Amino acid sequence: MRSGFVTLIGRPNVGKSSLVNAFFGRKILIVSDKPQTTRNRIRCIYTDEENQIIFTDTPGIHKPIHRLGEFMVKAAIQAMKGCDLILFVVDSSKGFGEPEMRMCELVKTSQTNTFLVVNKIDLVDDYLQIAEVTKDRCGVFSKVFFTSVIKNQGIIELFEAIKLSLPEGPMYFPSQMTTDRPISFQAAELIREKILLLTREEVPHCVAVIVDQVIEKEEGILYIAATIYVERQSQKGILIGKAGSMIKQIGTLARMEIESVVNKKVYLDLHVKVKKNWRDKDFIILNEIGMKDEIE
Ligand SMILES: Nc1nc2c(ncn2[C@@H]2O[C@H](COP(=O)(O)OP(=O)(O)OP(=O)(O)O)[C@@H](O)[C@H]2O)c(=O)[nH]1
Ligand SMILES: [Mg+2]
Repeated sequence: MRSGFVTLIGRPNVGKSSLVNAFFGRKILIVSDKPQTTRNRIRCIYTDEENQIIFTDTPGIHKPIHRLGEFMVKAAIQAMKGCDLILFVVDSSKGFGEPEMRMCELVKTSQTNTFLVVNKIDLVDDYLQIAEVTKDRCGVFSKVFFTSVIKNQGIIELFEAIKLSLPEGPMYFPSQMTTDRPISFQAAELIREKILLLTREEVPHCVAVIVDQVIEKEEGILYIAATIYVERQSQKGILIGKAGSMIKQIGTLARMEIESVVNKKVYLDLHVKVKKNWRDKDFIILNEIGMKDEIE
């Protein structure tokens, strides 16, 4: 069988997580229209009779302004180490900028086989231009692909090329495993995704979700208690909403998706707490949201 590790890198919001979901044909990773949705490395394991591909989704490469951001970028860089293939993802509507310059350097240093993936080709007519500029500036790509997740264009071609690029190798993970993250992490991500969907401006970036408890109840119900951390009292007010309407909506949407992941009824118990400047200071929260490796 062919098997190997494929890391996706790109500036925030280019569609890295969306591409992984497209390869799987179902939602594995959370996605949103707000930049910096993905905050840590997440492995997604695809297995069929002939292939096992371990995709590592990463946070977007950007100029950090908080400790959290520093950890995110570090996590992305670490995920490139030792992989078999890098997918260098650009947004055809955004052009070539500082994040891409940084990525070029990283890819060159890594000396790893790299595909250029020009995503969101549905948004512009002249998507060849960004490919030319990126190729000129970086010159390290073994192949170039043009994709649209929204229109399902170029996905199969890219997926087939990924499979062919991988070496003969063992099964690294059991075939039924799709992610290396536990259900507590997946639940926290889904709650955060709903917050990203329903709130705007600074609120999405100031939110951390930590699952405190996952308990199997006798009646076949999974009880999940989670705390949503924000940085200011006003943000807490927004998240709770008028007479609790916002937190209720977040809870309902998240619960329905968690139920489809665990395939059982879920009771979701959400609490909102204020922790001033947690993105810069609070190592307990940073640890809990999976930044521990990066801190050490
Ligand atoms: N028009 C268009 N939108 C897309 C396409 N692919 C993804 N998107 C949208 O782009 C937004 C960002 O997608 P994500 O997959 O969350 O992007 P990401 O690169 O993982 O972002 P971060 O996790 O923040 O680094 C979402 O609103 C997606 O629906 C595409 O091919 N075309
Ligand atoms: Mg993402």
